[in-house]
Amino acid sequence: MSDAIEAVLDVVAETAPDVRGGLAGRRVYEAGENPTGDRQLEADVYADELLAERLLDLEDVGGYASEERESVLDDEGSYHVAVDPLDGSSNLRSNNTMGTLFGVYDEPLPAGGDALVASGFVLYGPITTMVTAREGTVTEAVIEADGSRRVVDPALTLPEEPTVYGFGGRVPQWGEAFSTYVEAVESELKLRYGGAMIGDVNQVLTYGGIFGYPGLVDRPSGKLRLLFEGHPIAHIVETAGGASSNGERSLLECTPDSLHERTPLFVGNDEYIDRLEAALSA
Ligand code: FDP
Repeated sequence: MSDAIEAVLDVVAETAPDVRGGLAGRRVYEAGENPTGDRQLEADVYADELLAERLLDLEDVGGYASEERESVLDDEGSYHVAVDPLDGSSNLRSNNTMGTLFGVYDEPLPAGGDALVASGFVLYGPITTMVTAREGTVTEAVIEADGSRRVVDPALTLPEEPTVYGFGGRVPQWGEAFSTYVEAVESELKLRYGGAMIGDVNQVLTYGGIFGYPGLVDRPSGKLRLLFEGHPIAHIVETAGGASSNGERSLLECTPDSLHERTPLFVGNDEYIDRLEAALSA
């Protein structure tokens, strides 16, 4: 087990109480937008700055890329970290779940999913938890007030029996093939959609099912970003025994041409991902 990767996981965990503690006073929008045109909250910028500084302080971290920054911050080191500092931050105004999502790569960014060596997310729910995937194992821990991790599930796996689903984007913007697929899913599973990908995927990890943000009629690549959201969440779900897809193939088989490239994103139980790919290719 590489200490350098463990050090990255430690820094994210140790930073989580600071991010959480800083949310209450940072619910207002900044003047700026992030590189993909989303309005930034003060909390997005705050979380990004904390993580950039602390991760780049680590000896082995040679690059930091973030959804909130145009380009990579380079340093010396063999590992490169891509971070969505506050995924689902539009939930801050309504005081709902959000998270921090990250992937650790052994190649400079942007890189393919096959260069991921670890991934994880922090979920700021009623309690703060952290799910990490590395070396074939997914672990769930509670983050204590001092930033230490108390493992609550050392080998998290996706339940075999799917129960819940959640799909993003406005329904009139879904294509016909996807809409037909969703009709079938709706008759089989229960809707769970909270508007923060990490929260919604964590429902799938807990209860089984499928989460997706499809390509839209006026935006075929959808909303979510391959490097910051697609790769790490696919790595976690696939390591937990599930599957991921961009509609055609695993997100881990995809390499972005640019840092902020978007992708349709689907993760969940194999059966639902297989049926989705069949429906979209028909
Ligand atoms: P947000 O814009 O609040 O950061 O990362 C993008 C994201 O949230 C995801 O977490 C979430 O799944 C999605 O956007 C929600 O988009 P919609 O508002 O279109 O449902």
